Amino acid sequence: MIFATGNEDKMKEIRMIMGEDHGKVLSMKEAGIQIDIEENGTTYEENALIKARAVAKRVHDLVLADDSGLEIDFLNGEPGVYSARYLGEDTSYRVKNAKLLKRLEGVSEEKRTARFVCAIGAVFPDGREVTVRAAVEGRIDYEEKGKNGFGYDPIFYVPELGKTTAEMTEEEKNSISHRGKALRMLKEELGKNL
Ligand code: ITT
Repeated sequence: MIFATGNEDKMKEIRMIMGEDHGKVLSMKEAGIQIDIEENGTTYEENALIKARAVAKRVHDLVLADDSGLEIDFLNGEPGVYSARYLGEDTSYRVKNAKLLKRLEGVSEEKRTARFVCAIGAVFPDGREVTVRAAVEGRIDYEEKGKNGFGYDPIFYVPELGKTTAEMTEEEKNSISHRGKALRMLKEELGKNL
């Protein structure tokens, strides 16, 4: 199967989460597919399927894609499906995270609730499609903490573990994350559908 993502950090997590099945998963790069996909959907599921379909047109394998984002309740769900494009696709996460912290300045702990959401879309060679969605609840911390992970991880605090997702080991993050949960759900679905 091919995972339709150009994000190497996601791909690393996906390989770990897929465990023993990971040998069967190729990234787009490994499959020799280089395309720019316009993610013009309005939901995570739509965007995941847009990415998976774009690659599925070119191969005869099962194609998966992940669309994910950070939803901050105080900001009415921003950046949400626009998480990668927030403040511009090429803007560093130092700047994006600093801006979000600034927008939450003075906001109390109980109002800083947020979640990471992940939808995974699967397109089968015969055209069938499946989507799953999962989330991890947390809150936006008061400052960046931790060096692991990527993107918004340094500001996303998970109360159950008492740390940000950037302070977690890969195993810890994958065991609670939106991506870990969604991929485990998808593996079950694939078991039923293959
Ligand atoms: P592909 O579309 O090629 O898969 P992308 O980075 O553009 O890569 P998305 O469109 O799904 O992926 O954007 C998701 C963004 O949400 C991602 O770039 C991060 O900024 C953020 N994000 C998603 N999951 C995250 C995680 O586990 N930790 C930190 N940030 C995350």
